[in-house]
Amino acid sequence: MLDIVAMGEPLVQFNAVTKGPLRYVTYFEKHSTGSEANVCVAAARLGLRSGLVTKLGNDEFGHYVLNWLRGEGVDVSHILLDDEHPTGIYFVQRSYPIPGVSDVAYYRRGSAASFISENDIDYEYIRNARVFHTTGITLAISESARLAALRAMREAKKGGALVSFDLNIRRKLWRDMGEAIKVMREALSNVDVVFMDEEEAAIILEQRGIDSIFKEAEKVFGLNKIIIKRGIRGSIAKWENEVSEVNAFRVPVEDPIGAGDAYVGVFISSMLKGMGLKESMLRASAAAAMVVMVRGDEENLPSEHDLELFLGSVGHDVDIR
Ligand code: KDG
Repeated sequence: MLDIVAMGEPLVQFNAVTKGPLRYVTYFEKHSTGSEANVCVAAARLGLRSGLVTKLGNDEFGHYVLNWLRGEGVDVSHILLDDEHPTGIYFVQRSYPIPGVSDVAYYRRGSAASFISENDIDYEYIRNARVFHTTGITLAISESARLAALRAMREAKKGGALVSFDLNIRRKLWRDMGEAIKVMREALSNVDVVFMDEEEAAIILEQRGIDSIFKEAEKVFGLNKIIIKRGIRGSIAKWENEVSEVNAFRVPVEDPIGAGDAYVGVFISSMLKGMGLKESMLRASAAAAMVVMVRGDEENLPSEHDLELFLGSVGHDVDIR
């Protein structure tokens, strides 16, 4: 039995070595990324057993991602290779036009992962996990991936796994927000733990203000495990009857992409290790800070040892920029 099984598209990231508009960037650095893959690596770094369900192109980038995930200790036994379609890639533009903010240019339409379908999935593998995790990205990349992910969520629940879901709205992947709202709301009825930011809550739940978000999520979807990620303002969560808030660690930002996944991966892993809500949030927040200090989503995901060192050396609330 695995601790976390996630489903979603790994992507090769080409991160601009220099800041500014991509048309002027000459050098790019290659990284293995993708929201759900990031969560798997975060868990594996902390010593948990994680596995990814996906499809990669049977191409150079597909083999790069496969080797990377295997090397990180993620179970890759349920990653399929597709001879017909390529591995998805994207480019990251950094600190332009807004300092400290990154933008992405996807080249993923028609990728191998977008061709995953219900028939490709071993639902037994998913039912047997302690946690099943996916995100709104998987629901957005294609109709077949969406159906497969929605079914995976139902099967996971049937098997007794905790279903974790990050709304992760990527505007570039949705035809229109009306469709996103409909699909996300369908997904939420099978979710146990949900991660979102306030903008996503405003779109999907049509609520602003933390209390209203908590109330609406519980009233409409029966959700009582809700984590709201607030970027530099930290995070606030409701876990059954407990509500907790932590600040973010202020660190020098190289590239903020991947912070949310670091948070999710370390939060779930910490809860699975039996830690309390506040401690799990603090550790998640620390991991998110560590990840934004470098380019790439996974390189700085911490081991237990390094997380302890970070927490011990960087005072909470201390701005070290
Ligand atoms: O959360 C980070 C991810 O967004 C990044 O790795 C790329 O998975 C990705 C996506 O679909 O945007």
